[in-house]
Amino acid sequence: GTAQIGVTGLAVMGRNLARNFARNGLTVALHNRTVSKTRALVDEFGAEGTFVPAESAEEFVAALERPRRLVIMVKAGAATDAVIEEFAPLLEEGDVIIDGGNAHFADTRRREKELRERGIHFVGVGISGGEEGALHGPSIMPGGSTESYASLGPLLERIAAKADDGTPCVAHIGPDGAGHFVKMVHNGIEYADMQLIAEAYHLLRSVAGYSPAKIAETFRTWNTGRLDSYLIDITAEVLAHTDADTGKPFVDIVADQAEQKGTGRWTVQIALDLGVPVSGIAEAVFARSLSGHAGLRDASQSLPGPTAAPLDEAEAARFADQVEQALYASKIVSYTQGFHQIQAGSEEYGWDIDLGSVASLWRAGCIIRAAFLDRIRAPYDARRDLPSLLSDKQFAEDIGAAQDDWRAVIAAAVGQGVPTPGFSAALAYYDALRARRLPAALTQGQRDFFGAHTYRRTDREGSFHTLWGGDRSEVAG
Ligand code: 2AM
Repeated sequence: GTAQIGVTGLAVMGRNLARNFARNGLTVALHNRTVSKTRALVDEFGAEGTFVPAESAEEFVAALERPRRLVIMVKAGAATDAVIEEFAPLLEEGDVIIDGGNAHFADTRRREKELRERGIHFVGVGISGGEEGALHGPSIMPGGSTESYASLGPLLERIAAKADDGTPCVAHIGPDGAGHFVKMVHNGIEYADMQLIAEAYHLLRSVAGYSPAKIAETFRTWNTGRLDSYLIDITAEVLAHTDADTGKPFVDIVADQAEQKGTGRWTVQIALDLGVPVSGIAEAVFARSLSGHAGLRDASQSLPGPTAAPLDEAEAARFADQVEQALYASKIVSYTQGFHQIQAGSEEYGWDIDLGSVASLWRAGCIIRAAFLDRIRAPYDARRDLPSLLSDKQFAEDIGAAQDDWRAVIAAAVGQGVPTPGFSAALAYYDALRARRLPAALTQGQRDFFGAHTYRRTDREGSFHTLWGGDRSEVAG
């Protein structure tokens, strides 16, 4: 075979990825269960590069140079397993199967192990950036063996997004499921970012009394500063858009029930298993879930609450500045939580993930791309075992400078009855970390009282139990 890489599964993501490889000078074998899609790709985009269309699995495998590199772009779950089982028997030792779908990292770990035992490399790759990213340069998070990355990495570097300094947004994340795990947390952070932006919008609308157009303008200003990011940019676009049918702001004619595909939910489920407090991501997932409960919301319309007192123009402008501070501080917290989860996953599964490198490859191509990622990279590059982003001096200073406004914004939200679960959870996390003593001591006392669960003391080693039902003397636990 002559093709350096093959793509099977030519729905929009697969098609765009194949075109991206071809546009970057690679010979690309093409395959799809329904042959007409393969033909359509070649008919429409054949002039973009060198494609080798294949109508059968055997033909596809034969088109690939060895070691074969075969990218599967089908739906996560059973379809991925079915396609792996179709191709694995046709492959030889040292060949590489790449899963570019949104697989759960636990599935990737299972598949990698099974295929490794058959002499085949399996690389789970997280790909972020949507359809446009797949075509023009996504952020790419490959897992799998170091050996497979040596063969695959140079090809991925060609198609990856490039950061401002020219670095390709791809790096070997770690063994087996590490890539899909990091992609999962990326999506969790994306949920949190979106929720925080949504809360900022809600506050500017309800408390400052701004129109969507005015809020778009505000976001555009923010986007020239430290919040500079793709999500802020598209938020301004969405808010400035007018519905052609009604002439109303687009945001006012869209049903306010958010949907989700599930990677945010996975992030939270896994965080619960790992014991990592990702409260910002959890609130974002729950906020989408709550919005979708139409019946519950209908039934709650007559519940009492405060009515907003309008601000004058100067007060509104001052409030908007405070919201920017609250958004930035909350964003620092959600990245702190997300990176903590990656660190915990890395420890649990022995991946040895370089967090600075993760921040680096999120700088371009992906949905959470932002100037901010460069600021996260620096402290991790300086100190690979940094315990937390909040232990970085610069972030600590930033959050310290923002905290008065952050608190004022949440106080206003509470006073005026505007829900800000993301801002509030972030501040609660911050204050809990700061606290010298937490009421967890009381929780331990309660647990010891009703369940003899024992407790440790601040002044002595060991575990203890108080005889709550007896003379309340203390015994060794
Ligand atoms: P299709 O065009 O034949 O439906 C997204 O669904 C992509 O995954 C499509 O290219 C689709 O092929 C492919 N796909 C989905 N399930 C599949 C399966 N079980 N086997 C092979 N390809 C599958």
